[in-house]
Amino acid sequence: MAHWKNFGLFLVAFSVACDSGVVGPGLDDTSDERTDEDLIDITDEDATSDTDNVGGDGLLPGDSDGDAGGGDGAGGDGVGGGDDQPPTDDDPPPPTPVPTTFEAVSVVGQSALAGTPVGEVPEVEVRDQFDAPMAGIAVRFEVLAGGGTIVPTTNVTTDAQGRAKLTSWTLGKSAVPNAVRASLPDHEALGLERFDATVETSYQIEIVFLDPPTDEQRAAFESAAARWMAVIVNDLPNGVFTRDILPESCGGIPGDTTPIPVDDLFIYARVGAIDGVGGTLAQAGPCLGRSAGAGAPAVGVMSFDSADIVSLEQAGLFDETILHEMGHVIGIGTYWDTLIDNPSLPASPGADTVFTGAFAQDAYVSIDGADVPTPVPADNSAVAGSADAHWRESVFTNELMSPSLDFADTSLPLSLVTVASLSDLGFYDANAAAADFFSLAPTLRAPTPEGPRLENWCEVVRPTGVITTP
Ligand SMILES: [Ca+2]
Ligand SMILES: [Ca+2]
Ligand SMILES: [Ca+2]
Ligand SMILES: [Zn+2]
Repeated sequence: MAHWKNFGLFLVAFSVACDSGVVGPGLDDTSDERTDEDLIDITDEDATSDTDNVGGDGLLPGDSDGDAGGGDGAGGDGVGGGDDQPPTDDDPPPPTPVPTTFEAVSVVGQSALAGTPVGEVPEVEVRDQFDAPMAGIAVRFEVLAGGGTIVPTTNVTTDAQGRAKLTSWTLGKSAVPNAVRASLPDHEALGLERFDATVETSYQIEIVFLDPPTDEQRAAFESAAARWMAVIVNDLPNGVFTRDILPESCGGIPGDTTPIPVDDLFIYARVGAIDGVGGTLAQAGPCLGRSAGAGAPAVGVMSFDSADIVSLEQAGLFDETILHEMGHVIGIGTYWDTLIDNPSLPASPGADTVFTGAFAQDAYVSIDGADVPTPVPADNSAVAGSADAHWRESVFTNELMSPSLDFADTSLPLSLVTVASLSDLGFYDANAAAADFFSLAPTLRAPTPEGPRLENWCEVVRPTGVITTP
């Protein structure tokens, strides 16, 4: 089975799903036909009454007003009280059309893989007090949540059918709720339309804190989990473990035989005393796998030395180091043994240590690390706990899974090589579209910054047992 989610392949699969009618009103629907439960009617009676329509009231499906009464009371006060009489020559000229109805005409809930476009772009329709489509109305679309991107970012003007839609909406790169909203900048009283999208993944990470974290620390762990859940998208066999089989450094408790369920990955996290300032900063890795040998990580640990994290927090790098450490728990550097050639441990510093996985080799070409697939340079420092378990610092510099941390690094991109290396482990489907931009092309490569740096700062933990899987 393929363990590499190809972006193009996914698009094909998704368009098939659209064609099957699962997704809702079709984009090519040129008639006026709509699905009432997907729509919100903002009734024209309220159009002149200040801000009642502004806000979230446009979000609820199944608004019982429906469309049927769209013509009632058209015009409200002062727009021509005589609409019920047949026209005569003495009537005043017909009132100027004004927008009175603004509603979503595309699906308002859907899903896609992180970093990929949704199947049906957000589209809205504007109608006047006579229920006729209004052309030429500016519609503003904005990303409300999830960090995705939309095209265009400028206003879209309604067409002859009164409709305006985005060209594309690409979801963000974390498994968090995504949303776009639409509004009419020139008619704000008509409120907002909201479009939601969830990030598809079957991989769940659960974190249990052994020491109470600060709010910021908890948020950093949760956001790291959401990021990896967007990268790994497949389900793994559920299982059960007990704490008595874990080393104490992994959260073990002798004699504790309470069964604890594992969906995909269970992590014990602690921020506490390890060895004071300097020395060890963090230790992380899997403690239990799924079967002897190459079964996927099931239970892991992430420990941070509270004496050291102050400087990380001050440098704004605490979130990134948590993301890095969680990478070791899911298997980066910790499930590499059969994929590493020329290891530098125990005592060969400077050896040509390389990662030989085929997906990572292809990805290394795509980030301009090589002209043809070539084993990927790995940490050859021979420093215990770090060597043979990261990319090589002199090549990857600021990449997330490089072994040294420069406090001047402004970002630590999660590269396609790192994502692809997960597919090489044999048990993950990794989503290429969730990778950050990262290139080793000379003109695009980050220089090694001057200033404080932590060399080979993290120590990986290796699994010592397995969970019970049914
Ligand atoms: Ca799962
Ligand atoms: Ca320390
Ligand atoms: Ca680095
Ligand atoms: Zn590390």
